[in-house]
Amino acid sequence: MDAAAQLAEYEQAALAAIAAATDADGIEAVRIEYLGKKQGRLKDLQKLLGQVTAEERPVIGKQFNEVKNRVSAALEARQSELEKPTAEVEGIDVTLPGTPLRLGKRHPLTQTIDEFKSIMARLGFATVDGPEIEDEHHNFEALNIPAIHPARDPLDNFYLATAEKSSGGPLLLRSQTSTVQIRVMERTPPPVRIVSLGRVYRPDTIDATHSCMFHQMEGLWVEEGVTLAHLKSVLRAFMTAYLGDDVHIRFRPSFFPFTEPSVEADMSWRDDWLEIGGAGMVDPNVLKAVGYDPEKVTGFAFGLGIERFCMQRHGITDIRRFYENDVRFLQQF
Ligand code: FA5
Repeated sequence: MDAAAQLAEYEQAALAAIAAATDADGIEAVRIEYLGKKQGRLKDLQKLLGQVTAEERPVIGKQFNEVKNRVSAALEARQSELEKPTAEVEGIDVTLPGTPLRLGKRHPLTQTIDEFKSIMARLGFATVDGPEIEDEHHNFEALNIPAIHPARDPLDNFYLATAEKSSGGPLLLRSQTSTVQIRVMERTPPPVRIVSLGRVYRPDTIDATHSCMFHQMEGLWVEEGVTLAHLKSVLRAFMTAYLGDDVHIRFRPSFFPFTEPSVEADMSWRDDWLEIGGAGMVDPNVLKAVGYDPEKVTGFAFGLGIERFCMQRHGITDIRRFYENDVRFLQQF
């Protein structure tokens, strides 16, 4: 048999063996027999190249390479076919439809806080953060709350027994976000237009609408010519953006040591008047204490309870649901 016929016969036998292999071990055995580098059949055929005449050599050499390539390609194709997962892999039927994995969600209060920030940003208010552990200066004195004021009673605040500021004064968990007003005005000359959203702590009796840790959004705008009318417009625009209805705002006289006049703000929503928080014009004493000139600039401030809004919008009747981390509750938002 001449060299060309032997190569053709080899190819036929190799392709038949490749097609007949049914598993990874089988195809590996075929590879060793037909393409093995040390003693495979192809290795034997290679010897033929040395025996052919000089004229035949280029033709047979070319045929040899073509056969080798075809057999190698067929082998690789069969190998990857046999590697494909079968319908049953270690007891798992990969052809069955999957079960969707439940992904986690952001907490409803985090969602509310993010939404508040973005509404207020559209109204021109930058977001700033302040510390949750405060000194008495920022939580009280700078807010016009003197040492004898009942709001400073240790029973109404979470004073930290062990923490002492390096200057020596006692520290407490802030009882209101109004602390951030002071921190911002101390370091920024007017005009300022900011909101600050975060946790506050009060030893209130816990019930459906009160928690000892809750969240507030503080707002502050100080500039020349700011009036109570601006406050009303901003609150109205904010509430309308959040609730999607045309909300109206009304003020009732109130008292906060750091605002004058002070108001409780209510909004009308779905035929009801609801209280939304405390507010007022920043007291000239507070402005003076941070180095602002109350003859030149005026400002308003407000503080709203974030939980109460989220409860209102979603019909949540108990504030405690927010902190229980019951997945059945959290997954509804
Ligand atoms: C204040 O905290 C003032 N700092 C608000 C303020 C800011 C007035 C700037 C003037 C200028 P008040 O104590 O009323 O005010 O609290 C504001 C809101 O926080 C309340 O309207 C209520 O929505 C919410 N809130 C108060 N206590 C609790 C509580 N224990 N649990 C949940 N929400 C509460």
